[in-house]
Amino acid sequence: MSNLLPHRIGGERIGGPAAVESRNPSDLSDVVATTPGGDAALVEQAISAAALAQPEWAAASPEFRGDILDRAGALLMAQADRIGALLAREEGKTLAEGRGETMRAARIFRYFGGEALRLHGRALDSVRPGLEVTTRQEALGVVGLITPWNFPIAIPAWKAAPALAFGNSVVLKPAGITPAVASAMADILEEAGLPAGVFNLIFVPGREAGGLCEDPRVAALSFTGSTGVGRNLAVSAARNGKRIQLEMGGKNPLVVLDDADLDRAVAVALDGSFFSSGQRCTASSRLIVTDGIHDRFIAALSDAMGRLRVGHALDPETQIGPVASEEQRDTIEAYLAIASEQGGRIARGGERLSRPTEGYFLAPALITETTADMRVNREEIFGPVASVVRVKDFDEALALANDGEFGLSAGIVTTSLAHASAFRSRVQAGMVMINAPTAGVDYHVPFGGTKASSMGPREQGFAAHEFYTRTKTVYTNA
Ligand code: UN1
Repeated sequence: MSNLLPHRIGGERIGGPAAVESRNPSDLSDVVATTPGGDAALVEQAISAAALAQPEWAAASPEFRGDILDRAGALLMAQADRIGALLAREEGKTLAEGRGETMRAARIFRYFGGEALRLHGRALDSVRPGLEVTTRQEALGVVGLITPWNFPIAIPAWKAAPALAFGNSVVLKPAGITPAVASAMADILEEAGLPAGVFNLIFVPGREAGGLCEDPRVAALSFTGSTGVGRNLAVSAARNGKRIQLEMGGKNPLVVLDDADLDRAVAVALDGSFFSSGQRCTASSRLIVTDGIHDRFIAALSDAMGRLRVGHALDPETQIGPVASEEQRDTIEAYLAIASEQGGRIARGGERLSRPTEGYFLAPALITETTADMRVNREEIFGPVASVVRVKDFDEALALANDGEFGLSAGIVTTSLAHASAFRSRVQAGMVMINAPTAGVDYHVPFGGTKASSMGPREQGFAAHEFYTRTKTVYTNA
């Protein structure tokens, strides 16, 4: 019998008949965990527990809150091998990626342990004599967090850690296919001494998570996932008067100019496009390459792709794990077919790979001879697939980079300072990467995009308090 993971509400473990299974995408015979079902009443119960616990948590000393987050970080670090392996088993990232992501989550908790003490207001002279004006940053109350499967511990950590640091209580609804990693994070927070009810974890279907948007006791909702779902949540949040933060899709361009160092361009593209099986909203999915380097770049990238070891995520030799689910595999294959129909050439990869265990193994794919209007250059695929557009010069590359509905991350590989700085100021993206992959970000600086990629204040680092606190302005007549 597989491991049934209970919901975690108000410090209690709430079971129920197994409703959903999480399976190892590297070995479909391996059921990682099962979770009970959950309905609107369960969401309501979690919100009640969070609302009950929040005032005392917010009133606690920031040192008390900070110490707990710091301890959670230390515990995660100490258990990074175990939790990293669980992540690799449940989501399909490689062991190194799984451990790396767990360490990142650990450092996020430690960072926000410190930030709990750094929340500050301002003092100003009033325009009226005798009055003093100060501002304070205060907790919002209960926040709802809805997180995706592709970073099953880093994203819950980078939402929950600032929420908790600044005195909010949390109801987390993780993705259905990665419940074991979410449970591991709940265990760590409990072990770190977080008071009951401050962090609640519910395994409910996506449609029930809408309840988080409707309940008047929830002050704010932070979501990472698809654009369609995000936009619907935004409408509901507006109707219900809630603060909302959305991180959604990307169709991130990586521009490679004639003057680029070829080896560097290949290394940057390989990482940005294919690591983590391309399942990052920051992945480099459009390679925009100028004429003079195009053929050499494609040949070298294709060679390097051929050397990537695709296989079981828990095999230490593996560089590219499987894609996360059958649904993902179907979507990716559908897009490869669309690319061919619309005149693209699958220059390499895209085929299913057979391995000793049955899993969702796909050879990383490179689509060449594509044009900007093709669907593979406009819609997020979310897999180990990159399409190449040939352009004549920097200006055309920049125009193409900006052509599309998304604006999350944008990269350029060049040795020209002039082109790098023109790109940095003119590209429409929330994050710009110069001679670095579009994916892979630091946790102490703001994260977020422009256009259809994001809505609301930035996540992470020194920007995180903008979403998770509100300003109170105090006038004092001495
Ligand atoms: C990264 O590139 O390091 O869901 C993080 C995603 C993003 C996170 C990317 N929100 O892929």
